[in-house]
Amino acid sequence: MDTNNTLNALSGFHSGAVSFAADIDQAFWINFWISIVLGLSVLAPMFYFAWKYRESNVKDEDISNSSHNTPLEIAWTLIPTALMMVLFYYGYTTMKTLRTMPAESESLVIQLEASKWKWKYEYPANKAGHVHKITSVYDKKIENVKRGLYVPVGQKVLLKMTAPLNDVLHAYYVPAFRMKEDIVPGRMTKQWFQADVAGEYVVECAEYCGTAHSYMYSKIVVMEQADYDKWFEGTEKSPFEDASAPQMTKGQSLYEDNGCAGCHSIDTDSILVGPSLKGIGAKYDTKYLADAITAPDKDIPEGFYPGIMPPFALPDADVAEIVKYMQSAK
Ligand code: HEC
Ligand SMILES: [Cu+2]
Repeated sequence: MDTNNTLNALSGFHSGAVSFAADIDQAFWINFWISIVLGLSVLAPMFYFAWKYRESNVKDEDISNSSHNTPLEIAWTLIPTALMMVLFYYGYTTMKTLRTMPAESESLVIQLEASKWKWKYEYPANKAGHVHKITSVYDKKIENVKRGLYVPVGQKVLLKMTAPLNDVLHAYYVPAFRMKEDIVPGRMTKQWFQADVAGEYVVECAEYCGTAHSYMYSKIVVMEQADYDKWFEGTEKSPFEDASAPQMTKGQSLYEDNGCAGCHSIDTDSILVGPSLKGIGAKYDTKYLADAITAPDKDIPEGFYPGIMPPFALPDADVAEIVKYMQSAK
């Protein structure tokens, strides 16, 4: 599988990776060509007559007014109407395919939460009862986006999408799939797809959502059923986990799942959206760090603003693990 060398914002746009891509492309090209024909049939005569009846070419007394021409009027009413009906037919039937959700019993149902600026995927429990929760944190480079949505080839996938109440609008856009659906705080929107070609596809946010909107990427990795099953029945965060990498601590894993890394660097001093957390354990006590996660607007460090970091409603044990992780980052 081609994993990460040539991803860009339009990766896969030329390929029909999902079942309905061909319908959408067909509807698009029919729209395109009918629009060209209708456009030209108005513009070409307009320019022609403007030229033919220019002032220097025709004397006023030669102009006769005709008040109507029945065959012509019937033609210019019926032909565009028929063409419009063709457009409507392809637009409507394609829309219907896209908006008719498959039954949940025959689909892989994924809960998807979008927030500033990450995508969280939650799977149904596997045989051992483990629930995969995967966070795709934004990155300036698409190819650096570490995690995504892993699905088997040929499987209907139903996305149930929402955003937290204190967040903003986002839109889940997969160019290779010709698929885009808004995500609205506090409401659930749905989208389905069935990917027929294994590979890696870029996901983008298509609704302006603030500072890191243009970097709010994720990816969909379409895998062979056997590879998918092997990962799904285990507990690894992704099927491509580096086996030689040191085991993540609970705190680091939570730090990643909650998208802290999208706004804070922790092993360098660089300022992303929020302050760098490098060496933060030496500056503040445990209580301050815990409060900074659950009530970020309480103390605002110099040069930053309230209302940017969302308050995280996490269990105390998880907050304690994240604090431990921050304290360990020197
Ligand atoms: C959307 C961006 C964003 C995310 C996500 C985010 N933060 Fe923040 N964070 C900020 C900003 C901005 C500030 C500074 C303003 C403030 O304190 O609210 C901040 C402040 C902090 C501070 C205080 C730093 C200081 O010097 O006082 C800590 C600690 C912190 N964040 C930890 C975290 C942790 C842990 C997570 C993940 C659970 C996280 N942040 C997620 C943006 C973010
Ligand atoms: Cu967004």
